[in-house]
Amino acid sequence: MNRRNQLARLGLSAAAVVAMMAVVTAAGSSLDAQASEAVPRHGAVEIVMHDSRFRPDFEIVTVGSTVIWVNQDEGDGSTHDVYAEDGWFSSPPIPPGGQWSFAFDVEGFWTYYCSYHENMIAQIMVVPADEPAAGS
Ligand SMILES: [Cu+2]
Repeated sequence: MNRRNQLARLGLSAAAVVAMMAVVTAAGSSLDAQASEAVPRHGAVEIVMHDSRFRPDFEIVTVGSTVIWVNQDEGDGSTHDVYAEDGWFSSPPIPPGGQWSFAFDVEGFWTYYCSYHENMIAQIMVVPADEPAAGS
């Protein structure tokens, strides 16, 4: 992992904590209960591309997961693509109705973009598969 990714992960950690605290405040529930919501997804994880947005625009998955980006724009809708800021992964153009997948076999944190839509940006965090669920 390069230094840039390490720095990015540090930034994410702080942001994730802030986000969790916000949820705790909103829900008025305990930290322990909220921490469980940060459990990463695994296996085949789908991210939708629609209306010039990635949904969700932040995802946590475990090492070994395959992320599938699905272009849900229809007909003459937009072509999208997926490219990592650091070049770790990049897709060919994905037309409406198309999809592209990438298997994450290392942990890390990536910001990625769609080259067709300058505001189409998202982040993905890949954590070790054996990491125990927070709060358990
Ligand atoms: Cu796009």
